[in-house]
Amino acid sequence: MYNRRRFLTSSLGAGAALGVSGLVPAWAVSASEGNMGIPALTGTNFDLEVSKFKTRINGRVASAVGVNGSIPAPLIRFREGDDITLNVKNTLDVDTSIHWHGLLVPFQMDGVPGVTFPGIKPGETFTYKYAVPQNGTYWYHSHSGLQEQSGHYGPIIIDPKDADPVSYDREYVLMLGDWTFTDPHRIFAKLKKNAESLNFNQATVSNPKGLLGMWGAMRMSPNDLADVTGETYTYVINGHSTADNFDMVFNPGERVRLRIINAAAMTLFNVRMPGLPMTVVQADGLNVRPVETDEFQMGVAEVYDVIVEPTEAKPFAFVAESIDRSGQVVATLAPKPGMRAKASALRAVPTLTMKDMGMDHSSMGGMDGMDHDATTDMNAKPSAQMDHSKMGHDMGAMSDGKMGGMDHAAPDHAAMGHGPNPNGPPVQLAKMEADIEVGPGVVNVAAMPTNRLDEPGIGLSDVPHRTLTYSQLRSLEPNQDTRKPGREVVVHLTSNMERYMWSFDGVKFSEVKESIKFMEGERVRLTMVNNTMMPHPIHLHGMFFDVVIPGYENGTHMPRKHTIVVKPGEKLSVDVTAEHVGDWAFHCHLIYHMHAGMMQVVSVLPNPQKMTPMMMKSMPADHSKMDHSKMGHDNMKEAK
Ligand SMILES: [Cu+2]
Repeated sequence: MYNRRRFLTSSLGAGAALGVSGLVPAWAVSASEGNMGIPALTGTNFDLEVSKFKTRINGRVASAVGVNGSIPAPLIRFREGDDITLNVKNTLDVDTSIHWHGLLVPFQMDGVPGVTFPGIKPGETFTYKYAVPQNGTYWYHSHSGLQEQSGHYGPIIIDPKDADPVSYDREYVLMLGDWTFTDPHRIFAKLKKNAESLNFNQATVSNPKGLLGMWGAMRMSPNDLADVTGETYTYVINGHSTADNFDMVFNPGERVRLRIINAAAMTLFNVRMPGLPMTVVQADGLNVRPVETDEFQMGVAEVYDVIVEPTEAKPFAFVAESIDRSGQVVATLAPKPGMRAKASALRAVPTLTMKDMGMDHSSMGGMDGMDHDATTDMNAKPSAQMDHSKMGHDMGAMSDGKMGGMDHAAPDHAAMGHGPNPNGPPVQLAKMEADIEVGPGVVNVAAMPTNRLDEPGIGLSDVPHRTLTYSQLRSLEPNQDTRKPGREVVVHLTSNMERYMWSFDGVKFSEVKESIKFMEGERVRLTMVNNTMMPHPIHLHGMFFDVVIPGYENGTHMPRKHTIVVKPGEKLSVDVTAEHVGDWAFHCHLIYHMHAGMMQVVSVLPNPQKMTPMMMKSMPADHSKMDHSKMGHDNMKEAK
């Protein structure tokens, strides 16, 4: 049996050992003592094994794909700046990988098959080695196929080298997940199929201009905000459903740090602890000026650390409710083990506004002109410099398995002294903006996208308590790079939901001709326009987004994030310093959106001003030789 009792005992032990903060540095605590309800590994050398295994979720036997036989995978804990070695053995019969989400590692260690390395083959062990200049709460997960949905995710805590500005007496990691007993590939096939079987014409003919027809046409209702709902998912915290009741203990008056990671495949969560204010102290692993709030929405892959200070000796509920309120998971924070907080009832489904649906536009964002026989040839537009015929896009078509032309061992970035180059000549590159028109991959074009950073998450505008907005966040530490961006790159988030097509700039990843180019050392403004009716948590590997908050454009404490939710109909900007040369994945973190094609690669090119012939040799990948077959995304030809 899945042994809750054992976990409980060890988490009590941890409580006793760490009852007074600072007695023992957290990184020095042994695995058993450091247990917070999930298995933990500490040190500098880690052995991880990716396998298929049986576990128990919500009382049912579940077939998982994960690391070291647990969901979540073990907590990996190490210290800022330490040289880390992680040996990852693949015992699956398919390729796997581990991506260290938010960690600033050399790109060869970033773990994205087909972009930064060839993936880890069955039976093979891949050794990751790196040291990172950061601390905080992060996580790791597979970047191969749909493995993440099956449990291949785990938390990372990097303890600060120096004093932690956040003081706390006790800590817990809470990994939110959306478990399914259905094979993820079946879910994806179903999403594709339902989309195609929709009779668009009938819906519009019966109610040509009416909203219901329009929503029907978009496969959405005014209540619909998630592709996959609580009917399919069992929402979990550290692998435990509400029935399993993951419980955490505290002593009244303690400062309890909760490290909350949304490791779901598809679910944005609303997080709250009724009766207990939460003070946000970290966002995506980076310290922020403390903000007290009562509820916040977490996009997939986002991380928030909060401090709570319960003074009453009673159980408190930790509630993670899915954005569409089709389900929730409740954990307990209580003065004694084994207690169960009263779970608040699932709240009523919020009535979404036209703005929430991404349609608060005078022209309906081009929907009037929706024409599904559109003959616009999207392929005629982009600069066609890459030859995808070589990339093996057809499902299952594998090339020789090597990344053509990429030499993964060669570049020594440490020796190349990469870094921002504020003194170098300004990089002159034209503003890049894709022309977006309605076409096969783009059903909707937001005519008047608006900045929504000062709004809470979708559906939270009228809750009777405080809610967190991105615009409230400020970095605790001053920003390292306060230069104004030299240019702007605009990326459109696009879809054709009837065909379950998701893309950037109307081109799904398998058909992308060219990566987005940043120049080493440059400061770029990345502007994202969401032309779809769903929120997308967008993640860029290898660098952080400095969020451009209206009214605080040139602030010195811009909040920095690795993942940001772009709301429906929203246009927002982030400034990025392209510090680390390499190829970096850029994608929506909703796994089926990424799988369907909402992904790109950002290539940070070495600054030619600083290049020697030796360096020229180790330029990042030539994308004309990029091997898409390794990436495991959906390459199916769209049905006509
Ligand atoms: Cu998405």
